[in-house]
Amino acid sequence: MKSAVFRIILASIAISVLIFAFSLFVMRLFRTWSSPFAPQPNWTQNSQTNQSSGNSGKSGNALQLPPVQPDENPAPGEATFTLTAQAGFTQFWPDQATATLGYNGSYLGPILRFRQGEQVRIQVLNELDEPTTVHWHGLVVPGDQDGGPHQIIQPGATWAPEFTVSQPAATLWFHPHAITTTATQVYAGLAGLIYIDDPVSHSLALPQDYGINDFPLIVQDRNFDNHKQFAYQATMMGLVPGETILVNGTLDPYLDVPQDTVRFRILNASNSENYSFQLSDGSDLIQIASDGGLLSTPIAQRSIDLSPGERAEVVIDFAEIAEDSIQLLLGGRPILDFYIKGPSQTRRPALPEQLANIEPLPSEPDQTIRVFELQSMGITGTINGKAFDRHRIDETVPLGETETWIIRNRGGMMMQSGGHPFHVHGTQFQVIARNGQLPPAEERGYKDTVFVGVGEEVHIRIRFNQPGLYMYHCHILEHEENGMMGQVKVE
Ligand SMILES: [Cu+2]
Repeated sequence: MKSAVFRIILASIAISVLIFAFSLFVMRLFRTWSSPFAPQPNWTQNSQTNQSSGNSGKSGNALQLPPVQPDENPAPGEATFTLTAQAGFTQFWPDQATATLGYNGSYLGPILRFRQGEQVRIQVLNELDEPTTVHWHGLVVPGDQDGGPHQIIQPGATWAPEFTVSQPAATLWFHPHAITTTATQVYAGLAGLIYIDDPVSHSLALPQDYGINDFPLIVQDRNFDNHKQFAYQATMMGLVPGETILVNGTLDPYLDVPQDTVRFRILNASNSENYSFQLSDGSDLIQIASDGGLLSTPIAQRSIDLSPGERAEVVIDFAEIAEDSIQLLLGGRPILDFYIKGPSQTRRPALPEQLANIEPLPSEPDQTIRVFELQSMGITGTINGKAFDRHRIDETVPLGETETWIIRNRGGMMMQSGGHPFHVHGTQFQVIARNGQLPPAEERGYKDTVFVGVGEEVHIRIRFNQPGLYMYHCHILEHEENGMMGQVKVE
């Protein structure tokens, strides 16, 4: 008996050493894991240039803009949309089409535009040959309308969620959330944006003309094989980072912009990579909104960091830029060329100093405190030592009660990870502390996804205003699908 135990211990030690050695080797290949937002000089430039752009002096492709999905319901205060998840082919490269997935198209999806207070119905059709779900990331809806792993849509089936939009203006998104197919379906193209409009955002002097001075930027890293097909490659360390960056599904994009203030709604739609954005001339990005909507004031930042699932709305003042063109950089590498057209006839007014009025969620001395310890081992992970079980309710939270959640990243067992974007469904929370300090200004608005680096401890104040069963998880999709997810029941 003793010798059997001894042999097991010996074997585990041997396996551990092997895994450790292998992980060191892989970490050398993919340094992003040890330095989450660091520049990535090993990324290669897109080789494609001048693909029928017809613009002298410009190289690359005009940035594609997702269409805004038409509302099929003429009744005021109501909106009806149809979304079809489908397979198709997308021409990223001039010579070969890539097999992809999309909503109402071959890649990505349209923008679903809701008004605050509106009653929304969506017909979701699954024309894929495998199950899917559609999760409304950041939307405050009852648990059974949320599109998590319990709202499976079988191939050929339809799902018809209904909800009333109760939250303020924000840029949210939607994507699949079924167990075992999320990461590959998102990688193949299933993702789209949700815009919520409200009277506050409408009345503020912010750029808000879609496609003129208000642009979405859905940023994704992808690998292509020799036949220009997506090469989704997950190792025991995680997903291999993509060498090619797509913006709104456009390879090597450029965009003509007015010589004025322009708004960009940036989504890190990567499966697993952290992104750090800057401008090539060192100008500031002025952040006006985070995941859950407008911040209380605009914040000028030299760089903006987004982990998977996070959004930031930023304004760039192209009238203040001396050059004719500048570039948006990701980790120091150009990913989007801006060509500044000007001078503009009517200069937009300066940005308002006050944006949203953000009331702190109440803090009571007897508030319930819950602790979530994140631990990963390569591609797998746990929360509070437990891997996801769809039949287990991990937490039960009273409806409408404010709580404090403490999220700790305990690092990786043997292998270090690059940190975890912690996402909670069905609500928007407030970050109240990061490592014992007040969070940075850009984290003081509403959030639904918060990055927790190795060894970090983040405190959030959270309240659920809708009942039901919700997921909380790491938004590295490979972690989410391999254990790092739990379930909270709100009642
Ligand atoms: Cu993770």
